[in-house]
Amino acid sequence: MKRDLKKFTLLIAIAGTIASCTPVPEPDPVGPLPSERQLAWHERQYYAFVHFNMNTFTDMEWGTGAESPEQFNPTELDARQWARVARDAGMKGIILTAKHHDGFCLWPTETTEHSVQNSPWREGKGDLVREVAEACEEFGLDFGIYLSPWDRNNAHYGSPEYVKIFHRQLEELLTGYGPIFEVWFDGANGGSGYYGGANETRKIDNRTYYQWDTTTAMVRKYQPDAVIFSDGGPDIRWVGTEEGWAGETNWSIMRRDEIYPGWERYEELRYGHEDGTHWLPAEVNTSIRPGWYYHPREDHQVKTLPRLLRTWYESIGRNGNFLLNLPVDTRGLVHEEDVKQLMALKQQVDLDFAEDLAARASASASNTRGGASRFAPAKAIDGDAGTYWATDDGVTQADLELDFGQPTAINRLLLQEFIPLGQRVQAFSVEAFLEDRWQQLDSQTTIGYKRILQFPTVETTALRIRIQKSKGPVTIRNVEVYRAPALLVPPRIRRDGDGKVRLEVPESETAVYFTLDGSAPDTTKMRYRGPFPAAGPVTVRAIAVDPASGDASEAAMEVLDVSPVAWKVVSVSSGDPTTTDALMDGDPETFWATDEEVTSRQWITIDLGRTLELHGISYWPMQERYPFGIITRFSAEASLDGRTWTKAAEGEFGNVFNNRVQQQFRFNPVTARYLRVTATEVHGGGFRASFAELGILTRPE
Ligand code: FUL
Repeated sequence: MKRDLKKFTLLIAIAGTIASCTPVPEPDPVGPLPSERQLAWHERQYYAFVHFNMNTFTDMEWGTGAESPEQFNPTELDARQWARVARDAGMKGIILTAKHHDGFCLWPTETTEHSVQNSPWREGKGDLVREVAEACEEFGLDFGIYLSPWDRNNAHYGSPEYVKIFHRQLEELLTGYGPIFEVWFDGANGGSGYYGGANETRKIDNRTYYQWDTTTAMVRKYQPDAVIFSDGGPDIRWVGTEEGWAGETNWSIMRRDEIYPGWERYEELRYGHEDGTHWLPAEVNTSIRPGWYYHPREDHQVKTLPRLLRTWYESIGRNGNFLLNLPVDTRGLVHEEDVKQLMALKQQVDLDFAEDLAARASASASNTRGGASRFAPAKAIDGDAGTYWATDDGVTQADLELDFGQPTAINRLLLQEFIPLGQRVQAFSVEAFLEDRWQQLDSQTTIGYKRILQFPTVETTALRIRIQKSKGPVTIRNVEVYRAPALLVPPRIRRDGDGKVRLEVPESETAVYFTLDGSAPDTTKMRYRGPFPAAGPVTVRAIAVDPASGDASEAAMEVLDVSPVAWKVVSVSSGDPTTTDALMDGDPETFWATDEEVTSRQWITIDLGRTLELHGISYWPMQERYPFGIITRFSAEASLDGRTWTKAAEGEFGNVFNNRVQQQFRFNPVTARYLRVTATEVHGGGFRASFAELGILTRPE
C-alpha cells in the first residue's frame, strides 16, 4: 500500500514535469485567414496613386477615347521627382495609371497604336511605365499598376477580341517591368465611348466579360507576390467611397463570392462582413485634390493638413491602407502645392507618434493563455510583430492593463491584433484611471490589423483595454500609447451673413488669439471665445496656440471690408431674387446664379445701405467641382440715388477660372450708395453669371 502511494506520487510528479515542458499551444485560428501576400500588403499602409495620362492634357476626368496620341506631351517629366516625393512623404510605393478608361497606354504596347509610341513625348521612344518602375526601384519603393478594363478607344471593346487585347496588355505589364506589388482593376464602366469611331454605348457584363479567372491566374503566374485590387478583390477590396475613410467597424473579411467589380451594394465595402468567408481587407483611395487628374483650376484646392490628417486616421487608423492620389501636372511633375501638403502630413504624423509611452509601462492581464510567458501581456508592448498576448480557449472577454507608474498625459491608443490567426475582436472599450476610478474613454467594435483611437488628452497612471466580445481567444500583437501635440494650423477667419467674425480651428484643445489692428497676435492679445461682430473695414490676424506647450501656428490674416449686413439686393437681371443672401454670407461654398437660359448680359444691383467711397470690388467665383457662370470681365456702375448711374470701372478677373480664389479689382474712388455689377464676359461663353461672394473695397490701397 505504501509502495503504491509512492508510485502514484512519482507518476504525478512525472506528469507535472511533462506538462510544464510541453509549450502551451497557440490558439486555433479563427478563419478566414490572410495569405502571405495579403499580410505583406497590410504592412505597406501608405502609398501613392498617380493619375497621369491623356486626361492630364485634355483637362478631363474621363476621356472619351477619341483623343489623339499627339496630345500627350509633358514638358518636364521626371518620374524620379515623383518617387523622391513619395519616399520623403513616408509612402511605400506608387501605383501608376498605365491605361485609364480612354485607352491611352503609357507604355509602347504591341496591342494598339493608341500609346506613347505615337506621341511627341520623347519622340515616340518613351516608356513611362518603365521610367516609373525604375524610379521606384531607385528610391526603394514598390511599384504597382492600374489597368482600366473599360477602354473607350478600342474598336473591339465589347467583343471577345478586346478581352484578348486586355489580357495581352496585362501580360506585357506583368512581364516587362520587374516586380509588381499590386494590380488595380477599376469597377467603373459608363458604357459610352469612341470605340474606334463607332461613338456608341456598349454594355458588358462586369461579372463575366473580362474573364476574371483568367486575369487572376495570369497575375498569379507572373507576379505571385502581387495583390489584386477590385471591388471584390480577390485580395484587396475597394472601401466603397472615394472620400477617404473606412467604417469605424471594419472587418478585413467579406462574403467575397457576392461581390464583383461594379457591385451595387458597394456601401457594405466600408464595413466588411462580420461573417465573411474570405480575407479581403480595405484600401482607402482618395485624391489630394478634388479630381483624380490634374486641373489647373484646382491648384488652390489641394487638401490641407487637417483634412489629410483626418483621412490618415480614418484609413490607417481604421484597419485600412491609405492610397493617396497625386495628380501629376502637365509638366509631368508633382505640383509644388501638393508636395507642401504631403510633407506637412508626414511631419505631423511623425509628431503624433514620436514616443511610444506604452514602452515605459508594465502590462498585466485578467487572463494569460496557460499562464505561459510566451502569451504574456508584456508581449503586446515588446515591439515584436511575431509575439502577442493571448487568452485561454473559451476566454473571449479579457482586460489588458498598462501601468505607467506615474501620471502620464495621453491622447492616442494604437492596437493591433495578431492577424495571421484571424480577425477576432467584435467589441472593446478603453478606460483611464482618473480620480481613483476607471473612467471610459471610448467604446468601439473592430480592431484588425491596426486601429488607432484619438481622445482628448487625459493624465492618467493607467490604461485598461477591455475586450468585451471576440470570436475566439484574444490575440493582441501590439499596443502603443501616445501623447500627440495639438494640431496647429492657422485659424480660418470668416465673417458670416450675420456680420459676426468666426475664427475656426480643427482642434478643440487649441486656444485662438487675435488682433483687429493689424498687429501680430500672441497670447497677450485677445483670446477668441466665440463669434464677434465686426462692421469693418478691419484687418483680422489670428493664431492657434497649444496651451500645453505654448507652441503657436503661423498667423492667418484676412482683411474684412464693410460688412454687408445692411445691404439689400434691389434688382437682378434674372434668377431667384430671394436667395441672393448666398453671395454675401461670407461663405464661398454657397453661391447665387442667374437663370440658365439667358440671352443678354446679366447684372445685379445692390443698395449698400449708406453712402460709401468705393475703391474697388471683390468677387469670389463659385467653388463647385464643375463650376459655371464664372465672370471673367465685368463692368461696375455707381449711383447715389439708384436712378442716375456712372460707370466706375470695366475690368477683368484674369485666370479666375483656373485660380478660383477671391479676386479684387481696384478703380478710381467713386461715392456711391448703390452698386451695379454686370457680367460682360463669362468663362466658357454664354451669359449665365454666378457669384459665390460679391464685396466692396472701401479702403485705399
Ligand atoms: C474610378 C475611376 O472612374 C476614376 O477615374 C479614378 O480612376 C478612380 C480611382 O476610380 O472608379
